[in-house]
Amino acid sequence: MSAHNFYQTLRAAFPADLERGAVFAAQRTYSWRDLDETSARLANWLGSLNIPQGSRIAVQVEKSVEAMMLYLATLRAGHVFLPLNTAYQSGEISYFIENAQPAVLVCSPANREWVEPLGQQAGVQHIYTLGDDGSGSVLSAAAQQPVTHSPADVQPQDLAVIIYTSGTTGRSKGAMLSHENIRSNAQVLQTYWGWQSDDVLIHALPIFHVHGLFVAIHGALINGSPMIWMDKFDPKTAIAHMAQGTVFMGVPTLYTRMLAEPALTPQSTAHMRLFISGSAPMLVETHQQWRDRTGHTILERYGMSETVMLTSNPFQADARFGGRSERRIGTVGFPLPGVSLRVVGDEGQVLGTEEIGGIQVKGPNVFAGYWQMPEKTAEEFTADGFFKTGDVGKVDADGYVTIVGRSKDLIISGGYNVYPAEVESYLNNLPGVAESAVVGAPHPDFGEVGVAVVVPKAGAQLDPQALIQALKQKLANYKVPKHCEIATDLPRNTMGKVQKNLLRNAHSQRFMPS
Ligand code: MLC
Ligand code: AMP
Repeated sequence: MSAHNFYQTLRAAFPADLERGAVFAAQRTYSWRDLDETSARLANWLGSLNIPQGSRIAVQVEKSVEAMMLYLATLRAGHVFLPLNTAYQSGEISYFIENAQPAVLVCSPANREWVEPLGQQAGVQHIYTLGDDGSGSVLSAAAQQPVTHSPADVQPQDLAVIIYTSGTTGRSKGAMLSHENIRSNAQVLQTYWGWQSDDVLIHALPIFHVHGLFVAIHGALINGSPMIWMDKFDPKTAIAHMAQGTVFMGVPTLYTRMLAEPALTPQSTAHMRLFISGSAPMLVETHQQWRDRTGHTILERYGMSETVMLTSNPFQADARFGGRSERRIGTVGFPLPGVSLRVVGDEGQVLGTEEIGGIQVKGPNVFAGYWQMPEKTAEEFTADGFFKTGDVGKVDADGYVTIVGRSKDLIISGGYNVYPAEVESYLNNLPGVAESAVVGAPHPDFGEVGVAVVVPKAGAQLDPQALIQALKQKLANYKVPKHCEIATDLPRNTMGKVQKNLLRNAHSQRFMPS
């Protein structure tokens, strides 16, 4: 048994009465006992595979409570959870498996046909399936296992999770997060957001990224709070759940979709205590519309895969956290307790109030580095141990942090990160393509989406729709540009660099209502 195993921290918060409902899913209710016993069975099943502690358990499955329990089981067993977006296509999955060398690969039964050969090619020993309807070989393999399990002995710095994030250059990098990284952040947020004994979280996000997996699930479990579970977000259902829920977490797209529902009123949200947004910038007008329609001010916070949560607007005035109560719209609030945040200029000098520069951070939540990429890790940290977030921002006189842009060439679409360089490299490999540029354009639903400008090789005839279809075969759907156009050349400056700002300007109104 280990005091450092994060599962132990979560388990200690379970209510004394284990028969109470822990997760209210559409099909059934899971009690706290179910969570404990099923994750014990799954941890024992992992134990029966005789793989060394710290093995990677790669999981690409549809959202389900069982998938969450597999995550808890991985923590219990002292292995490393590696969640993969269900939108990833075979080329992307191959890369992750080759890179991470998991001992176990779990996919949805529907994808087994194409995922299993990829796993076999990469030498994965154990390949299983898990469906979102309780089907699949994982649960049947675990069914006969004991319902008790002592969490594996781990050290605070031992890895708990690897989250792959794309980069501006090259392939995705696996951000390594330890038990201590995730525990420290979950504990801080529990106090900072004033979690209460009667809170009920409406869980509407996917669970293969930081927001849904850590901020939401850890937030509820570490407080012993039940969750109303949505396998897939739907605005009408989410609003209906607000009669029982108290806390909602979403990316801005979820909020704009709910704003389009007449059912969103002060009455339908009266039972709610807290609405939290993050993963992408929320427009000031979305904040204002939400306040007008519901009377609630959304609390915006900022984080990333490498660091979990970094800053947050206040929940309420609390002397421990500076005493301010204002949720300042357009800002992401204050550095969380324990997080050091500084804004740095081009020469590495630390900037003052209101000065704009690169955001750097340090704290117990900041990851240990990228999986098997020591050089990349070294590049992203300063000599004094600060992580370079790639976000550009400023801090005002009251200490509120505002993100004004990104130094990394990144599009955030519906809360998912899309790196133009990755999309361009796929586009450039398509027949007849000489070169391409992908830029972000404002979008009323997704906040931002990709637009591709493609230059054909001499004599080649390119069809924009065919290019989009070809990309859909190779890339996760959210990375595929929503518009593609053919051009004779790309605008370049005197240094020969593509002037993406000109392309951004040219497409800035493409998706916006006139
Ligand atoms: C879906 N589509 C998207 C998209 N999601 N396009 C661009 N951006 C997205 N985010 C496209 C699909 O490709 C498809 O296109 C069409 O939209 C419909 O697909 P869908 O699957 O039906 O969409 P839907 O289920 O409505 O999904 C939209 C969504 C989802 C907003 C609910 O994207 C989502 O759950 N986003 C949340 C992401 C998230 O959790 N991020 C946290 C990262 S952690 P076509 O052409 O095939 O029809 C992080 C750190 C932090 O950033 O601070 O939190
Ligand atoms: P990811 O790598 O998917 O974890 O995405 C992290 C990135 O999302 C950050 O580096 C920011 O660019 C962005 N992000 C997260 N929260 C916010 C926010 N509230 N406002 C603006 N950008 C955000």
